[in-house]
Amino acid sequence: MMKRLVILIAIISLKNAKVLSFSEINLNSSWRIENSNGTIRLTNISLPSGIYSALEEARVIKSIYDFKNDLSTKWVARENWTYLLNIPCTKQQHDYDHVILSLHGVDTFSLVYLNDELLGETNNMFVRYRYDVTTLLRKECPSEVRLRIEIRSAVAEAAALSARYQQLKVVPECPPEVYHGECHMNLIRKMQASFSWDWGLAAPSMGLWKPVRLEYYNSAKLSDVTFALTEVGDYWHIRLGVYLETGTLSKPVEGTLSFSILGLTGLAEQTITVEEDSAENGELLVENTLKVPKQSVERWWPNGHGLQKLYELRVQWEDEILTSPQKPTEKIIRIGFRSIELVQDKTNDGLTFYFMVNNVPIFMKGSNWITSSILPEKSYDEDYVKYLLTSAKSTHMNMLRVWGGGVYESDLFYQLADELGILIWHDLMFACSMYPANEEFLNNVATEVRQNVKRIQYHPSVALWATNNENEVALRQNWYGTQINQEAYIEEYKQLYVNVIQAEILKIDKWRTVLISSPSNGDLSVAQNNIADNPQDPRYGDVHYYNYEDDGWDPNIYSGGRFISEYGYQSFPAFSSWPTVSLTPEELTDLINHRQHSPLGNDPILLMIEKNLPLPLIDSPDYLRNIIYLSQVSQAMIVKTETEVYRSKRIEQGTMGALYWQLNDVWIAPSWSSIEYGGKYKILHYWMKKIFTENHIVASINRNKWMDLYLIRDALGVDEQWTIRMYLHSWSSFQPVHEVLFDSIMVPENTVVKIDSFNIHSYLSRFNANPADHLVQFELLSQNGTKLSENFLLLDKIKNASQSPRPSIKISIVAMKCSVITNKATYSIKVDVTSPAIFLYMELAPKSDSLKQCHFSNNGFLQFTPSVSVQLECADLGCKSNLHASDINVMAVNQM
Ligand code: BMA
Repeated sequence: MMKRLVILIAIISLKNAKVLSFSEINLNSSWRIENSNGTIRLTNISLPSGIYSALEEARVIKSIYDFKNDLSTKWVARENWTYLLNIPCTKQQHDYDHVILSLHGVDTFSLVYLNDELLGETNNMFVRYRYDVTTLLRKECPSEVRLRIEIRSAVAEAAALSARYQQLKVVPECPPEVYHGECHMNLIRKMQASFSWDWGLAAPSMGLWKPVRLEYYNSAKLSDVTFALTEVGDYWHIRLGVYLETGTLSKPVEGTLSFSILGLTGLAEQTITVEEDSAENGELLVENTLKVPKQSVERWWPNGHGLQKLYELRVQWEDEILTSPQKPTEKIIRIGFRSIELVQDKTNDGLTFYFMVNNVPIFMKGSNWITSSILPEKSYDEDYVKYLLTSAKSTHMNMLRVWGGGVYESDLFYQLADELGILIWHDLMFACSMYPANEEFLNNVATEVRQNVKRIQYHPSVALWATNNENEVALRQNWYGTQINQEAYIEEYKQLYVNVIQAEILKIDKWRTVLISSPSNGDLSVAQNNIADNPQDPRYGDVHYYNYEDDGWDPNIYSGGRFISEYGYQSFPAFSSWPTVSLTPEELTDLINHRQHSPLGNDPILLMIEKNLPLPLIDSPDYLRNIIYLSQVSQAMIVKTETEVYRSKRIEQGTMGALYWQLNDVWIAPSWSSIEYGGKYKILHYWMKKIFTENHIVASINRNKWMDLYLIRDALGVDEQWTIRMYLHSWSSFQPVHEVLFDSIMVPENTVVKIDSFNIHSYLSRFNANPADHLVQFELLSQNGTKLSENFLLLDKIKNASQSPRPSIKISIVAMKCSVITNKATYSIKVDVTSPAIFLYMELAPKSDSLKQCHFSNNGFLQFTPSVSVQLECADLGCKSNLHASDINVMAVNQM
């Protein structure tokens, strides 16, 4: 029984006389959970664990993701839950001087007991807690040793804490009613979105969401290694910060640290001696610099600009204090050689705001990352995180913003971002709210910042830190009624973000930019005492832009900015993602409305559809399916239009970044995401691949009703000559009405070229072509005739088209290829249409709903040829799968 309790990760070899100077065991199985009166007892629980998953697995509750179970399971978060484990007595506890119980993530409020001794209290899910249990274990072993973690309801704790803040309320106290959420999330250090958000359910979990370990060591153990680069002449100077831990108390540390980089033998090797006392909390920082000739290494580049070369840097620690012979312990971090700078230079009308990576200004294309699961224990799921990040890379993204309402992500997340070349704009976990600034809260936050920055900062993908999401603008624009006590709120704001969070980050990482807020005016915000007059000023810093009134399909409504770190529009998840079989259309509508948390309801979605697209008949049996599909078309058009404005305004407005809101989702609900919860791509995600493509052509009708054409080239290289083929098409024929060639256009590297505006209306009148029944399509060709990209321009609203015949559409599966190695099936699909199809969309029918991670090679497209081939690949579709054409539903705007 005892044996099953533990998994040894660093085993002491008994045959070998040498001992490791550090060893640990993972206490990740055989936990038990009990509610407060013992009426619910769960056994055999493995970590990571959270109460909702545990209760669902034990069939005490139904999935919180189904129907309105977010409401029926509300009692779970109001209970207290105790985690129990019998911990092993091992030989190590006598071999080593220290035994430390290390709780990597307790969610959130708990008392920790070993037998009946109170070890301590936890109140921050982002903090690792350590307790020295050496004496206790020696005293209690070999009798039974029980670890008991009594977790209290975070909802109740937050409510109780609110009594302390009567003087100056920490606002907003509660989310809007439509969120069906919980109150006072800003008083506690827990995933802020877990109390509900405008795209997410309230699921204020409790549990042990990260490992629990027993660590054994003598004088010290290696905990974190921080890394920074400076370029000095022909050398990279690597500044390392090695953090050693000596239990939980100050102790003398004596030993040696050795450094080496794999593949660079003889170049960056060094050994240094350490003879120092650790600080009161048992921590010791040792700094060292290594020098590497630049020519001996390759640089790390963001996606689309080069390779992501990573090197393994090894740090070894050997205790001197020990009398017995010992083996060193080590930590390997994968590093990348790259420089990164956020450039804020004076311009005629403001300041620039762009990232320079390896001395190249790079336009940032990407999205916003919310937690991958509302249940923290699932948010580090390796396969799903990998799936999402790969989906970001394959749409040419080079940056994701880890948004401040989620969690500090797993090590794997940052490792993958390093490998995939996705830079991370990193918020600290504070969002859309005021926060307390009393000493206790500030100290708690300081520990959280120190621990997480130390863990994450070495990754080359991390581009900058921003201490909060939208709190500067919220304060300045009085979102939460702070105006009446403005001075006091401003004081607290600065106390938390400037004096504590920024200061703590800079102690560990002085090489990266720390923005106080996103959005902010960058340096101007700093100059204006960290609360700018207008944090949303498009001439400075970053902006968040949402507009739910004007026609989002019209490029002229977008006011632009230097860097748009949030923008987007809602849509509904696919019809097949909803429980269409078990619910009547009325019940389904009710469920969709329940999950629509925006206080504006579905109106913005419906308004944009109404402005631009033919409306489906409300009493048709297919109404829901159609409106869902149209919501995705409309979202894709809005984000396309807006993104293309930002990409094309690089020169005119100095725009250097477009991160749309939001990449992923936490449940099936109306939201701004391009990927649904589970992994299904919305039409937007299919389109992003084309919208973010490296070489692009963008066309739009300007305010004077002329056509503007922009050529975008992100890559470096010699000047190229590109050709544009422009086709005038009617909605009713495969054959173009006319074709225009824009030949031999010089396009330099890494820039945008604007072509003279084109009088589109006089052009149309030459052919007597009514804009409503026509569109323009473009092909962009390189000098040798290769197609670089394609695009289209609508000349009027699609709903105004009078001649857009209804195509008949036929889907055939022509072949299925199967990889025996990966057990993955790829289907070749032929799509035949009798006349042009507008935004042809294929969806796997509800019965194949388990297939969430299936992608068509193209979807939601304009089909202007009688036949096209599309591939369908499913991560979860094995070789034995037997998909038929009838499993694929097909829709088009002119076929409803
Ligand atoms: C911004 C974000 C999120 C929110 C989104 C959509 O405010 O920072 O808080 O979900 O807009 O409303």
